[in-house]
Amino acid sequence: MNGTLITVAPTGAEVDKREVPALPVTLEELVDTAVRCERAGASVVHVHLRDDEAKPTLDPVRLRDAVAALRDATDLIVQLSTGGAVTDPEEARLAVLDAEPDMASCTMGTVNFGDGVFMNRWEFIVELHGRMRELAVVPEYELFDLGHLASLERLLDERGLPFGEHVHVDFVLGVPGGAAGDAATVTAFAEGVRRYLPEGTTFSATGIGRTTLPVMFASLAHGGHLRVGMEDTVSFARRRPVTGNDQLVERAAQAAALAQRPAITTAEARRLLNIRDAD
Ligand code: KMH
Ligand code: ZN
Repeated sequence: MNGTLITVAPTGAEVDKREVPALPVTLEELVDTAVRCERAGASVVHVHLRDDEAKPTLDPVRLRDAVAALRDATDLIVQLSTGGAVTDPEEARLAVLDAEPDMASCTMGTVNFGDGVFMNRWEFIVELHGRMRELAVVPEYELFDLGHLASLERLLDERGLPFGEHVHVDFVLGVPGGAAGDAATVTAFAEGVRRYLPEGTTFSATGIGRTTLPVMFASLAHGGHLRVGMEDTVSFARRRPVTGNDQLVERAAQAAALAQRPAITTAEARRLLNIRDAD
Protein backbone atom coordinates (compact mmCIF):
# COMPACT_ATOMS: atom_id res chain seq x y z
CA MET A 1 0.00 0.00 0.00
CA ASN A 2 1.40 3.33 -1.08
CA GLY A 3 -0.75 5.72 0.93
CA THR A 4 -0.27 7.24 4.36
CA LEU A 5 -1.99 6.13 7.54
CA ILE A 6 -2.76 9.16 9.68
CA THR A 7 -3.34 8.66 13.38
CA VAL A 8 -4.69 11.48 15.47
CA ALA A 9 -3.90 11.71 19.20
CA PRO A 10 -6.36 14.42 20.19
CA THR A 11 -5.99 14.76 23.96
CA GLY A 12 -3.18 12.90 25.78
CA ALA A 13 -2.69 12.98 29.52
CA GLU A 14 -0.36 15.93 29.96
CA VAL A 15 -1.79 19.08 28.36
CA ASP A 16 -3.73 21.29 30.78
CA LYS A 17 -7.21 22.29 29.54
CA ARG A 18 -6.96 25.57 31.48
CA GLU A 19 -3.95 26.54 29.38
CA VAL A 20 -5.26 25.10 26.10
CA PRO A 21 -9.03 25.63 25.88
CA ALA A 22 -9.20 23.96 22.44
CA LEU A 23 -8.11 20.61 23.95
CA PRO A 24 -10.99 18.08 23.71
CA VAL A 25 -11.68 16.68 27.17
CA THR A 26 -15.39 15.83 27.37
CA LEU A 27 -16.89 12.89 25.47
CA GLU A 28 -18.79 15.33 23.30
CA GLU A 29 -15.61 17.25 22.46
CA LEU A 30 -13.74 14.01 21.78
CA VAL A 31 -16.40 12.73 19.37
CA ASP A 32 -16.69 16.12 17.67
CA THR A 33 -12.94 16.34 17.05
CA ALA A 34 -12.85 12.69 15.91
CA VAL A 35 -15.56 13.34 13.31
CA ARG A 36 -13.68 16.39 11.99
CA CYS A 37 -10.36 14.52 11.95
CA GLU A 38 -11.85 11.60 10.02
CA ARG A 39 -13.12 14.09 7.41
CA ALA A 40 -9.63 15.64 7.27
CA GLY A 41 -7.94 12.29 6.58
CA ALA A 42 -7.32 10.47 9.87
CA SER A 43 -8.03 6.74 10.06
CA VAL A 44 -6.96 5.95 13.64
CA VAL A 45 -7.78 7.80 16.86
CA HIS A 46 -5.43 7.32 19.84
CA VAL A 47 -7.57 7.96 22.90
CA HIS A 48 -6.84 9.24 26.42
CA LEU A 49 -9.82 10.27 28.53
CA ARG A 50 -10.28 13.03 31.08
CA ASP A 51 -12.62 13.19 34.08
CA ASP A 52 -15.10 15.95 34.97
CA GLU A 53 -12.20 18.09 36.16
CA ALA A 54 -10.31 17.48 32.91
CA LYS A 55 -7.75 15.30 34.73
CA PRO A 56 -6.55 12.06 33.05
CA THR A 57 -8.63 9.00 33.92
CA LEU A 58 -8.71 5.27 33.10
CA ASP A 59 -12.23 4.86 34.42
CA PRO A 60 -13.57 1.62 32.84
CA VAL A 61 -17.11 2.92 32.28
CA ARG A 62 -15.88 6.08 30.57
CA LEU A 63 -13.57 3.96 28.40
CA ARG A 64 -16.40 1.70 27.25
CA ASP A 65 -18.65 4.69 26.61
CA ALA A 66 -15.94 6.40 24.58
CA VAL A 67 -15.32 3.31 22.42
CA ALA A 68 -19.06 2.99 21.75
CA ALA A 69 -19.53 6.71 21.02
CA LEU A 70 -16.56 6.85 18.64
CA ARG A 71 -17.78 3.73 16.80
CA ASP A 72 -21.22 5.24 16.56
CA ALA A 73 -20.11 8.55 15.09
CA THR A 74 -17.10 7.52 12.99
CA ASP A 75 -15.43 4.64 11.14
CA LEU A 76 -12.11 5.45 12.78
CA ILE A 77 -10.03 2.64 14.23
CA VAL A 78 -10.29 3.17 17.98
CA GLN A 79 -6.94 2.83 19.70
CA LEU A 80 -6.99 3.18 23.49
CA SER A 81 -3.89 4.29 25.34
CA THR A 82 -2.59 1.79 27.87
CA GLY A 83 0.13 4.30 28.71
CA GLY A 84 -2.26 6.60 30.52
CA ALA A 85 -0.48 9.15 32.70
CA VAL A 86 2.87 8.49 34.39
CA THR A 87 1.01 8.14 37.72
CA ASP A 88 -1.34 5.36 36.55
CA PRO A 89 -0.86 1.90 38.13
CA GLU A 90 -0.24 -1.19 36.00
CA GLU A 91 -3.55 -2.92 36.86
CA ALA A 92 -5.59 0.06 35.65
CA ARG A 93 -3.50 0.25 32.49
CA LEU A 94 -4.07 -3.46 31.77
CA ALA A 95 -7.79 -3.11 32.47
CA VAL A 96 -8.07 -0.61 29.60
CA LEU A 97 -8.21 -3.64 27.29
CA ASP A 98 -11.53 -4.72 28.84
CA ALA A 99 -13.16 -1.84 26.95
CA GLU A 100 -12.56 -3.92 23.78
CA PRO A 101 -10.92 -1.34 21.52
CA ASP A 102 -9.72 -2.20 17.99
CA MET A 103 -6.18 -1.29 18.95
CA ALA A 104 -4.21 -0.31 22.04
CA SER A 105 -0.80 1.20 22.60
CA CYS A 106 1.99 -0.88 24.14
CA THR A 107 5.13 1.01 25.09
CA MET A 108 8.30 -1.04 24.76
CA GLY A 109 10.29 0.20 27.74
CA THR A 110 10.74 2.60 30.60
CA VAL A 111 11.73 6.16 29.73
CA ASN A 112 12.31 9.42 31.58
CA PHE A 113 9.35 11.62 30.74
CA GLY A 114 9.94 15.27 31.57
CA ASP A 115 10.21 15.38 35.34
CA GLY A 116 8.51 11.98 35.68
CA VAL A 117 9.28 8.38 34.73
CA PHE A 118 7.07 6.48 32.29
CA MET A 119 7.38 2.96 33.76
CA ASN A 120 7.09 -0.06 31.46
CA ARG A 121 8.63 -3.13 33.12
CA TRP A 122 9.44 -6.13 30.92
CA GLU A 123 6.91 -8.37 32.72
CA PHE A 124 4.23 -5.72 32.29
CA ILE A 125 4.93 -5.46 28.56
CA VAL A 126 4.73 -9.26 28.22
CA GLU A 127 1.38 -9.26 30.02
CA LEU A 128 -0.03 -6.46 27.86
CA HIS A 129 1.12 -8.21 24.67
CA GLY A 130 -0.43 -11.53 25.80
CA ARG A 131 -3.75 -10.00 26.87
CA MET A 132 -4.02 -8.15 23.56
CA ARG A 133 -3.53 -11.41 21.67
CA GLU A 134 -6.26 -13.12 23.73
CA LEU A 135 -8.67 -10.22 23.23
CA ALA A 136 -7.96 -9.76 19.48
CA VAL A 137 -6.72 -6.21 20.04
CA VAL A 138 -4.06 -5.01 17.60
CA PRO A 139 -1.13 -3.34 19.35
CA GLU A 140 0.64 -0.21 18.31
CA TYR A 141 4.10 -0.64 19.81
CA GLU A 142 5.29 2.76 21.02
CA LEU A 143 9.02 3.37 20.78
CA PHE A 144 10.43 6.32 22.73
CA ASP A 145 14.06 5.24 22.48
CA LEU A 146 16.23 3.05 20.24
CA GLY A 147 16.53 0.38 22.95
CA HIS A 148 12.77 -0.11 22.66
CA LEU A 149 13.35 -1.57 19.19
CA ALA A 150 15.57 -4.28 20.67
CA SER A 151 12.94 -4.99 23.34
CA LEU A 152 10.29 -5.40 20.64
CA GLU A 153 12.52 -7.78 18.69
CA ARG A 154 12.92 -9.83 21.88
CA LEU A 155 9.16 -9.72 22.62
CA LEU A 156 8.19 -10.98 19.16
CA ASP A 157 10.92 -13.59 19.25
CA GLU A 158 9.97 -14.96 22.68
CA ARG A 159 6.20 -14.37 22.71
CA GLY A 160 5.16 -14.44 19.07
CA LEU A 161 3.47 -12.03 16.70
CA PRO A 162 0.54 -9.88 17.82
CA PHE A 163 -3.08 -10.56 16.94
CA GLY A 164 -3.44 -10.23 13.16
CA GLU A 165 0.27 -11.01 12.70
CA HIS A 166 1.05 -7.55 11.34
CA VAL A 167 3.53 -5.46 13.33
CA HIS A 168 2.92 -1.71 13.52
CA VAL A 169 5.11 0.62 15.57
CA ASP A 170 5.05 4.33 16.35
CA PHE A 171 8.17 6.40 17.03
CA VAL A 172 7.39 8.98 19.70
CA LEU A 173 10.27 11.43 19.39
CA GLY A 174 11.28 14.59 21.18
CA VAL A 175 10.06 13.62 24.67
CA PRO A 176 12.45 15.17 27.24
CA GLY A 177 14.19 11.98 28.36
CA GLY A 178 13.68 9.99 25.16
CA ALA A 179 15.13 9.99 21.64
CA ALA A 180 15.48 13.32 19.86
CA GLY A 181 12.86 14.58 17.39
CA ASP A 182 14.89 15.18 14.25
CA ALA A 183 15.40 13.67 10.81
CA ALA A 184 18.59 11.78 11.73
CA THR A 185 16.79 10.03 14.58
CA VAL A 186 13.86 9.06 12.36
CA THR A 187 16.42 7.57 9.95
CA ALA A 188 18.02 5.57 12.77
CA PHE A 189 14.64 4.19 13.87
CA ALA A 190 13.57 3.40 10.28
CA GLU A 191 16.85 1.54 9.74
CA GLY A 192 16.29 -0.33 13.01
CA VAL A 193 12.80 -1.39 11.90
CA ARG A 194 14.23 -2.80 8.68
CA ARG A 195 17.08 -4.55 10.44
CA TYR A 196 15.42 -5.96 13.57
CA LEU A 197 11.68 -6.29 12.98
CA PRO A 198 9.71 -8.68 10.74
CA GLU A 199 9.44 -7.91 7.05
CA GLY A 200 6.34 -5.85 6.37
CA THR A 201 6.46 -4.01 9.68
CA THR A 202 4.93 -0.56 9.26
CA PHE A 203 5.79 2.51 11.26
CA SER A 204 4.40 5.92 11.99
CA ALA A 205 6.20 8.76 13.70
CA THR A 206 5.29 11.75 15.80
CA GLY A 207 7.41 14.59 17.08
CA ILE A 208 6.61 16.36 20.33
CA GLY A 209 6.24 20.15 20.30
CA ARG A 210 8.36 21.92 17.72
CA THR A 211 9.80 18.62 16.48
CA THR A 212 6.48 17.78 14.82
CA LEU A 213 7.42 19.04 11.33
CA PRO A 214 10.94 17.59 10.94
CA VAL A 215 9.65 14.23 12.21
CA MET A 216 6.65 14.35 9.84
CA PHE A 217 8.74 15.08 6.76
CA ALA A 218 11.43 12.54 7.68
CA SER A 219 8.83 9.83 8.24
CA LEU A 220 7.25 10.48 4.86
CA ALA A 221 10.69 10.41 3.24
CA HIS A 222 11.28 6.94 4.71
CA GLY A 223 7.93 5.59 3.55
CA GLY A 224 6.52 5.88 7.07
CA HIS A 225 3.11 6.90 8.35
CA LEU A 226 2.12 9.85 10.52
CA ARG A 227 0.70 10.59 13.94
CA VAL A 228 -0.33 14.13 14.82
CA GLY A 229 -2.56 15.71 17.45
CA MET A 230 -2.81 17.92 20.49
CA GLU A 231 -1.42 15.15 22.73
CA ASP A 232 1.91 15.89 21.03
CA THR A 233 1.81 19.53 19.96
CA VAL A 234 -0.43 22.47 20.79
CA SER A 235 1.34 25.02 18.62
CA PHE A 236 0.62 25.11 14.88
CA ALA A 237 3.42 27.56 14.12
CA ARG A 238 5.34 30.22 16.01
CA ARG A 239 2.85 32.17 18.14
CA ARG A 240 -0.09 30.32 16.53
CA PRO A 241 -1.81 27.95 18.95
CA VAL A 242 -3.51 24.92 17.40
CA THR A 243 -7.20 25.70 16.87
CA GLY A 244 -8.25 22.05 16.75
CA ASN A 245 -6.94 18.58 15.99
CA ASP A 246 -8.39 18.67 12.50
CA GLN A 247 -6.02 21.54 11.68
CA LEU A 248 -3.06 19.22 12.40
CA VAL A 249 -4.62 16.30 10.49
CA GLU A 250 -5.33 18.55 7.52
CA ARG A 251 -1.68 19.65 7.42
CA ALA A 252 -0.50 16.03 7.68
CA ALA A 253 -2.84 15.02 4.85
CA GLN A 254 -1.49 17.86 2.70
CA ALA A 255 2.10 16.77 3.37
CA ALA A 256 1.22 13.16 2.56
CA ALA A 257 -0.45 14.23 -0.70
CA LEU A 258 2.61 16.30 -1.65
CA ALA A 259 4.74 13.22 -1.04
CA GLN A 260 2.40 11.39 -3.46
CA ARG A 261 1.28 9.09 -0.66
CA PRO A 262 -2.19 10.45 0.11
CA ALA A 263 -4.04 9.64 3.32
CA ILE A 264 -5.63 6.19 3.25
CA THR A 265 -9.26 5.53 4.15
CA THR A 266 -10.38 3.84 7.35
CA ALA A 267 -11.23 0.69 5.35
CA GLU A 268 -7.72 0.62 3.87
CA ALA A 269 -6.25 1.19 7.32
CA ARG A 270 -8.23 -1.75 8.73
CA ARG A 271 -6.81 -3.99 6.02
CA LEU A 272 -3.27 -2.67 6.50
CA LEU A 273 -3.31 -3.29 10.25
CA ASN A 274 -5.42 -6.47 10.18
CA ILE A 275 -8.01 -5.08 12.56
CA ARG A 276 -10.66 -7.63 13.50
CA ASP A 277 -14.16 -7.09 12.23
CA ALA A 278 -15.57 -4.60 14.74
CA ASP A 279 -18.96 -6.37 14.59
N1 KMH B 1 1.08 9.83 28.61
C1 KMH B 1 2.33 9.14 28.55
C2 KMH B 1 2.88 8.94 29.92
C3 KMH B 1 0.56 5.89 25.36
O1 KMH B 1 -0.45 6.53 25.18
O2 KMH B 1 0.59 4.67 25.31
C4 KMH B 1 2.21 7.85 27.86
C5 KMH B 1 1.61 7.83 26.51
C6 KMH B 1 1.84 6.62 25.72
O3 KMH B 1 0.92 8.73 26.09
ZN1 ZN C 1 -0.79 8.53 24.34
